[in-house]
Amino acid sequence: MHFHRRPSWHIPEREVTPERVFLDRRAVLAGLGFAGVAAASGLGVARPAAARPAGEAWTPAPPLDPAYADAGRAITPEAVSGSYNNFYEFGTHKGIADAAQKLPSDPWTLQIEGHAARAGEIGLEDLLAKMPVQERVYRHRCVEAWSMVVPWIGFPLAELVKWAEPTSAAKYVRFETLSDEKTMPGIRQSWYPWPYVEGVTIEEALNPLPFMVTGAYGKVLPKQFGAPIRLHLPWKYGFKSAKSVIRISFVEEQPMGFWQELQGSEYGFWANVNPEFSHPRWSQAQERVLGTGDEAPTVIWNGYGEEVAGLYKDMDLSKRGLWF
Ligand SMILES: Nc1nc2c(c(=O)[nH]1)N[C@H]1C(S)=C(S)[C@@H](COP(=O)(O)O)O[C@H]1N2
Ligand SMILES: [Mo]
Repeated sequence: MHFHRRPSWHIPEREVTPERVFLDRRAVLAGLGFAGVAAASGLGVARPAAARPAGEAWTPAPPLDPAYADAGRAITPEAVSGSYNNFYEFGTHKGIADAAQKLPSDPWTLQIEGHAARAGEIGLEDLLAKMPVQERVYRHRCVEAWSMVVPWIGFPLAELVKWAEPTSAAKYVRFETLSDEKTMPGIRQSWYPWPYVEGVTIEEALNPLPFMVTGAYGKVLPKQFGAPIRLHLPWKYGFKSAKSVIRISFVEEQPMGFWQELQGSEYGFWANVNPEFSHPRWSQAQERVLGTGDEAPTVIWNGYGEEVAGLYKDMDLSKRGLWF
C-alpha cells in the first residue's frame, strides 16, 4: 500500500470552504422554491442543485489513484496548459481559452447510442454518481511534438463501457464533440469536417488507461480543456482525446476521425505514439515540454507500453498505420 502526500495543486480546505457554503446555500434556495420566485421576478432560473460550474473546486477532493500519482515529470502549471490549447471549435490557434468560456457546459447530457443495452440519454451528474471518480496524473503528447503533464479528475472509460453493456456487435466506441454554432466560431469554418469525432476499438476502451476527464488541477474541468467531459488516451497522440463529448456510440464500423477525414495521408485511426515514425512534415523523435523550454526524447507508447502494448500484440508493429 502506498501513501501519497496531498499534491501541491490541491486547494487547501480553508479555500474550499466558502465554495461549500455557497453550494449549500444554493441547495437551500432551490429547496425553498427559489427557482420559481426567480422566474416570476424575471431574474432567470436557478441552476439545478447538482450542477458543477467549470473551474470551481471539485468537492470533496477525489482519491488520487496510486498507480497514476506520479507521471515521472513535473506537472505542467495550469497557467501554461490552460492557455495553450487545441480546440478548433473555438479557433485554430492556441489562445482559445477566453473564447471557450462561452461553451455551454452546465448542465450536460450524454447520448449513449448503438449496440448497448443502456443506449439512451444520461445526465452527467447521474453518470458521475455511478462512476468511481478519481484523480490521475497523465502525460499528454500532441502530434505537433509538444507535451504536458496534467492532474486529471475523472473515471476510467472501461467503467462507462461496462455500465453501458455493449453487445457483441459493438467493435468500436465512437466519440462526438458538441458542435454549437452559437458559441463556437470555429464551426463556421465549413471546410473542417464537423463535428469533431474520434474513436477506439472496444478492446482499447476496456483497457484501464483511457480516462473520461471531468476535472483538472482539483477543479471542475475548465472549459478550454473540453468541459464538462473529454476523453484522455495518454499513449496516443493528443488529437485522439476528443473534448466536450456529447455522444458515445457503440458501433460496428471503425469511426472516421476529424483529422483522418481532413488529412488521411497524415493522420489515421491508431495514432499510437512512436518516436521512430515521423509525421510526413516533421520528426516525432523529440518533444517540447510545455512550460519548461526543455526538449525531451519521445518514448514509444508515450511510456505507457506496460499497460497497452499487449493490445497490439497481433498487429504488425513495423507498419506505419499503427503509429499514424
Ligand atoms: N473537440 C475537440 N477535441 C480536441 C481537439 C479539438 O480541436 N477539438 N484537439 C485535440 C488535440 S490536437 C489535442 S493536442 C488536445 C489538446 O487538449 P488540451 O487543449 O486540453 O491540451 O485536444 C484534442 N481534442
Ligand atoms: Mo494535438
